[in-house]
Amino acid sequence: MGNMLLPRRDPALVQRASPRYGRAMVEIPMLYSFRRCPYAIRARMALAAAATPVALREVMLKEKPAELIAASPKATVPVLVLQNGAVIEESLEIMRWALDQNDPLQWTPDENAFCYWVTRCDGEFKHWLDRYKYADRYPENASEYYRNLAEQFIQSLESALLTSSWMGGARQTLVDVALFPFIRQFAAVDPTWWQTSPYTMTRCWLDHWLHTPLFSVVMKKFPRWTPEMPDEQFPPATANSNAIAAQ
Ligand SMILES: N[C@@H](CCC(=O)N[C@@H](CS)C(=O)NCC(=O)O)C(=O)O
Repeated sequence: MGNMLLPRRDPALVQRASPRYGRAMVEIPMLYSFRRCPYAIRARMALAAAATPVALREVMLKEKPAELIAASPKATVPVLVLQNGAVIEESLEIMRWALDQNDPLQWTPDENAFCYWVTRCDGEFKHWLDRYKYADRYPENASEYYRNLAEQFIQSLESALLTSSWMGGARQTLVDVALFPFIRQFAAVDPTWWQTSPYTMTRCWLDHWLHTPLFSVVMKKFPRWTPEMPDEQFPPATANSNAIAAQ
């Protein structure tokens, strides 16, 4: 297969066996990702924390590559294609898979706390967050209406953070990592309002995560992937060990 290697920047990167749809024989797992997607951010945070290298393919949601759709017909991101061809197409599963490989920051969460908070975040909160974010698409109510409903979840975070330092308890865990990319989106809809809102603890908690070295690593910009391009290694090897050490 040596003559089928794509041009590569790193010898650990992907080797494709199929010329068309990339039913790839991969040397490291392959991650389809979109930089700003909160689901993809949480997955990249866990992969970076685990220092598990993947070949990252940055996709545009409006123009998904055929390779992504072939690997995962539901075609949401993130999607992780493992070396044995298995496909993990849910962000929470990718996070768990990453920590199963390696968990140097001890982010493995209490299962009940993880289920409780993630169910609320990905369910009710995401529902109202989307309406608040895209209020012009839901003109039957003003954006404040949607924000008020999304705030019920933020109020719960605020109460939890008044009694424990982190969302999963006394230490940082996957619970924090699963939630903060969504709170980041909520805060970004109206940053002035957010800065003056009564959610002091949640603001501090979010700021903490946004200022971690790992967050800088996961927000690194990659060019949009096309089949002609070499895959990019994520996380970049040097950035990662430094970021974990600084965490
Ligand atoms: N339950 C999925 C949801 C992923 C998801 O909805 N991702 C969005 C991007 S933020 C997506 O790919 N949407 C498909 C589209 O916009 O076509 C997960 O946790 O991975």
